Amino acid sequence: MILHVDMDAFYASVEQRDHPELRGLPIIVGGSPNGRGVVSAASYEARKFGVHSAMPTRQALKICPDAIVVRTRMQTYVEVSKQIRKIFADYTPVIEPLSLDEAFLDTSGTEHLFGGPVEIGHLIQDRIREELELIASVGIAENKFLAKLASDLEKPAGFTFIDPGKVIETLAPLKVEKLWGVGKRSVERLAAAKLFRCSDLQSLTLEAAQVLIGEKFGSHLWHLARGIDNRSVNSNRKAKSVSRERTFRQDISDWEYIQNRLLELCESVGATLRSKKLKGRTVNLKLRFADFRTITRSATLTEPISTTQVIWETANKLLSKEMPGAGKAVRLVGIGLTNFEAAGPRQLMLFDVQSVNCDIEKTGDNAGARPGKGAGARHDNEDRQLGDSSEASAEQSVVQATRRDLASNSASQQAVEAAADAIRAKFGSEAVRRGSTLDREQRLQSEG
Ligand code: TTP
Ligand code: MG
Ligand code: MG
Repeated sequence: MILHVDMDAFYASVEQRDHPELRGLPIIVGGSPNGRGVVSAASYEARKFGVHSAMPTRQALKICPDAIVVRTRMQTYVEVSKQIRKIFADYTPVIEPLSLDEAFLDTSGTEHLFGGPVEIGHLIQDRIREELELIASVGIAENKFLAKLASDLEKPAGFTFIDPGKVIETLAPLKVEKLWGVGKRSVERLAAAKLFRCSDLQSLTLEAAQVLIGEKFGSHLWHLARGIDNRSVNSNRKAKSVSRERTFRQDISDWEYIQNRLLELCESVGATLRSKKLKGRTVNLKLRFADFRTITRSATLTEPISTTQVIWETANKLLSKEMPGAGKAVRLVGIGLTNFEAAGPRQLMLFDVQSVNCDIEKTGDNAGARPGKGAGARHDNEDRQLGDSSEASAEQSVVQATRRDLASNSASQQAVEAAADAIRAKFGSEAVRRGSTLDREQRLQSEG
């Protein structure tokens, strides 16, 4: 059997645990209401008012004026996450973390040692409550999709076991948005086909579902509505991307300022990649404009990289292409690397363009994406694909220029970055900053 364990109001609960004066109160963990801050997590007391993750903090305070806004303490959540995973590891080695606060556990090989999957679920829930003073919800079922659905059914402090003989009847009354891959836009599409609940999908043949909503999506949903999901728990799952983004307090049309922020983000992404011994081949730039239009631009290189300089050169070329005429203000800039390969001792400087892709970001629905809620507020998200880089396009010149530039920066650059990483490891990520951003910053300040 598969267990899915997910912490209740994770960041908010950790804050309430560590600050007893916040217990029982509506609290919001996230960004400041004065800027463009968004809610990362809301305590259940705040959720009663309709506050939820990814909502602008300012809006959250309108509907819940008494809420107390608390800053995120990522380091602490990472620590707690490790403690939770340590408890899991006492019951099975097959663990697939999905995010800091949740994981799949395959208990098939160890159930006999502990009296069965339900017993294991209770043991884990009890230990998290007693040892960490936090509440988890547990779902148990025959596959990942059902286990994740189950852990969500009776939150908070839920414990749901889906009997393999009762899958169809358990799913029947549930709304289609409970199915993995169904977002707002798909709900509309399904409603147009008169498909509102899983029972509506269950009553169709596979072929009829495919005719109604498309071959791939139809098949995907038809199987899920019957509880069929053959994915196995993958304990070696690696992050799919490392990315950082920054939302500005005001819309910015000063491109030099944006470039500086982008460089800092590249630095941070590069440092994370190197610390995890990861290398990626695709650099993804994300820009959100004042009118909320969001674009991603990607470039894929033939060799996987992790050097800040290379990420930055590529990102900057992509950015330069977007530098628009006057008046186009930006509210968010982000950079990420995807397309990972194990960082082996490969030859580094053989850059060539494989493909470059320009794509308006598909917001909202993402059929066939991994299960999970929207990650809108996650500024430290290592698990998010920014776009799809499958087709070559007219943007080739961008990366060819990058390649030329890259020829001039070699081993010495990497040595400098390795030294900076060592300083960061010792004194924290803020310890080193680039001279070039500081220079520019000072110039901008003296100018303005
Ligand atoms: P979730 O498990 O989705 O939410 P939650 O634990 O706060 O609440 P629930 O009881 O419904 O499980 O996410 C875990 C943490 O991830 C959450 O506490 C904060 C963070 N997060 C964000 O930063 N931004 C987001 O948009 C979401 C959904 C979560
Ligand atoms: Mg949770
Ligand atoms: Mg979660």
